[in-house]
Amino acid sequence: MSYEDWFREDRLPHIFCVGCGNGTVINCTLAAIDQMGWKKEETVFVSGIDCSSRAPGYILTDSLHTTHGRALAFATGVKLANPGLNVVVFTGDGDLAAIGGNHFIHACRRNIDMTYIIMNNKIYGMTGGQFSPATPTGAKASTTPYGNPDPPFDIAKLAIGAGASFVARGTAYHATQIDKLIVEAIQHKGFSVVEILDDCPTTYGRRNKFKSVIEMMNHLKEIAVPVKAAEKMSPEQLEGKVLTGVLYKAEKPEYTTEYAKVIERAKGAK
Ligand SMILES: Cc1ncc(C[n+]2csc(CCOP(=O)(O)OP(=O)(O)O)c2C)c(N)n1
Ligand code: SF4
Ligand SMILES: [Mg+2]
Repeated sequence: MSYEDWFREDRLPHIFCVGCGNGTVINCTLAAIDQMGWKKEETVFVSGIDCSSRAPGYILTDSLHTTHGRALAFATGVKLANPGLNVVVFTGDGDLAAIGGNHFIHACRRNIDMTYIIMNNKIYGMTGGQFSPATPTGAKASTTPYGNPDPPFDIAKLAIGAGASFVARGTAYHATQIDKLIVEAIQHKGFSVVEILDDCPTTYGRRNKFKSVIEMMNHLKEIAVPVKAAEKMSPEQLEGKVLTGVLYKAEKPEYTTEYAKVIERAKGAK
């Protein structure tokens, strides 16, 4: 099989704007699951609502395109009903960190075995460029035309703090790296989070003086510093940079396994 066997070619043309990083993320995810040798009938993709969440519609497996911010609730139901399934969830920064913020922290805390792929373009792309909890301070959005006064979440740190057992970060520029990170995330037993710094030239780039998609991509290239390289850098050198690679990895009890034990105990108590 090739990753192209996972792609619904009949759904073309896709909805993404020219230069949107979402295509790269989908491509890398499919390459990763193809490397895993997964079977389509054992794999489910889940998403909420946003540009990023359109991803499962282009993938040839069972999928749930659910409600805004609620993908993890549906995915938790899928995984608990059949722990043997491979579950991958796609989300955007707004879907995850605004309306879906509670689902996110509790999924991290539970450490349920699934992979959560975040397309963080720092804006509500689908609905016309409103600011999100990941929009940098001072950045312009349709709802902050004079600059965003709020500090943004560091989504990867939020995931670590909430208990996720695997957290990685890459960018849509570094396709080879995110391909590897997604493989590692999928192989991890537990809730694995891959934050991908993505570009939205249409609603973020234009407002924030990026003259072209290439400029946005170059920006992602420039700010990314692999964790190993960062160890040798001073705080001054790291100013304005973002760490990439595997940021956190730990063995923790996995939720469906623990839940099965509770069921067994309940049966024994009868
Ligand atoms: C309950 C509910 N509230 C609001 C919306 C409108 N809505 C759809 S997508 C979206 C935000 C999308 O932003 P993000 O998750 O960052 O995804 P992107 O489009 O940037 O990939 C919003 C507010 C909705 N569909 N449902
Ligand atoms: S609006 Fe932004 S996130 Fe949505 S498809 Fe266009 S470039 Fe991509
Ligand atoms: Mg977004």
